Amino acid sequence: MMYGLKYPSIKLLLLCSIFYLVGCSGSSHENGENTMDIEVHGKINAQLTSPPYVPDPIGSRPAKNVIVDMEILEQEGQMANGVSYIYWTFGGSVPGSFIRTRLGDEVEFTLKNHPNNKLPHNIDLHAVTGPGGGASSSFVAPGHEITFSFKTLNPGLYVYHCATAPVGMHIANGMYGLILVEPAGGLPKVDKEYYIMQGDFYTKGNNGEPGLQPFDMQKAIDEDADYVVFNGSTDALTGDNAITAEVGETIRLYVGNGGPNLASSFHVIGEIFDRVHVEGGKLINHNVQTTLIPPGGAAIVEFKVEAPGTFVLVDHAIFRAFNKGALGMLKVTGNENESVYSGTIQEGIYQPEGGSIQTMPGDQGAPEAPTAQSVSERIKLGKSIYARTCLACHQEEGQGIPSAFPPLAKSDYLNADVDRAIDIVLHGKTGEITVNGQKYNSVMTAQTLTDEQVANVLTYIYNSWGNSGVEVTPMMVTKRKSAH
Ligand code: HEC
Ligand SMILES: [Cu+2]
Repeated sequence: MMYGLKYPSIKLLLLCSIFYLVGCSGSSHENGENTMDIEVHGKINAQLTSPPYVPDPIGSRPAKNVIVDMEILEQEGQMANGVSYIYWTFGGSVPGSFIRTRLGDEVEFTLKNHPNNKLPHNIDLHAVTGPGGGASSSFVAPGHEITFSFKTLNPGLYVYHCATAPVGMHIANGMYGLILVEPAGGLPKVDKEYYIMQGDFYTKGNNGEPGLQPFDMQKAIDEDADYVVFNGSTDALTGDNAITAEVGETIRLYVGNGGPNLASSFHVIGEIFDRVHVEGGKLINHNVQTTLIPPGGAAIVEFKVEAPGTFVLVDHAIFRAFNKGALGMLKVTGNENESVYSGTIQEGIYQPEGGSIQTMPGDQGAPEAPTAQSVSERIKLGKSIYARTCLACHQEEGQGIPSAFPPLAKSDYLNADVDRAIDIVLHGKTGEITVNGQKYNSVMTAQTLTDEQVANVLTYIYNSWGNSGVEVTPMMVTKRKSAH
């Protein structure tokens, strides 16, 4: 205080120069122009692509009204050989559809939540200047759609992701992607462009354990990933899925990291990045071996391929590459260039020890919905329905997730009224309820199960975790259905 009073002029000078700096390099200014004032000319539908592909370059087109139509799909996919997972996706892929815009575009964004989905979702685009990056205007329930708009004020490569509670879980299930904002005039031309995004996954079973693997909340909290992968699965970029180029071509990789937890030490074995747009921004670094990409961050990586062979993309935190799946391939064809590299290059030289999982014959493919002949059989069948349908929200031991999903273990609410529980599974539930003294006000969507399955899963729940032990029969379920 005293110091400040003694040297008021210095303080003022400092303040002024700070304002000056902000004014000159502030976020919404590009080449002295206020990007907010860029006018749009006409309207186009955005071309959306799934990884590893990107839409066509924007080139010299003026800023436009860009219509983006994005559909959220919750769907089962393959994490690794013999291992499947229920992914939550923007556009049906992990990462979600690539969105390509230019500076000054006015994006009209429609987010559609498919009616078969179980959960509400939204989107936070890091390219958006506004509350929650769009998240606060885009919350959408299954079977609904919502439209909001924004203007792109800063060029760069940005992550988008779902920001619905529990946020970590939505991201961990694959709800992230990239949006590119090209500067006026576009990025310099290259021969090949690809879209790659790293993500870490947390499954009930350890890496390689076959079958449908549910999300594991505790492992996610502990940051103990079972899989660390590019583009959603261990083989999204290997073998026949490798990205390709020819000797002499220039490559641009748009690389993002969805996380949720782990930073990526992105490296291409046998290549040096000629140029890296550090953190996806304007700063360009040259001659980079490994670039660090934090969760919720991105980088643009450019290099020329001078020699043929298979170049392996890895997270150089190397156990992740060889044991958890963070490995991709760039296959370059063309003539040997012995002045660059003389040696024998064999395809598959870097076949990972852990990349292809040794599978045990699993018990998948069992016929759907067999009929229970006894209470113990009903409980057994109900347990597998629970693992598939309810566990993601209500958790392994029915403990729920505080302030998001109520517990089913020792639930006074559940045990008080069997018919009400049947109704909830049949029709879903919204509005405030109190379970074991805690208030919940969220959405459980209706579950598409047969009467037999509803009976089995509820009987399993009632006979687990200290609950009342009643049996729910398919007859009781059928009765409740006709009561409506
Ligand atoms: C997408 C997440 C989600 C899934 C999947 C889900 N639930 Fe729920 N469940 C909820 C939420 C959220 C509530 C609280 C709804 C509210 O606030 O009104 C709830 C409430 C309940 C309740 C009443 C409250 C309590 O704790 O006793 C029961 C019973 C229940 N669910 C059973 C099931 C069963 C059985 C399944 C699987 C067939 C299932 N749920 C699948 C999210 C889910
Ligand atoms: Cu979501």
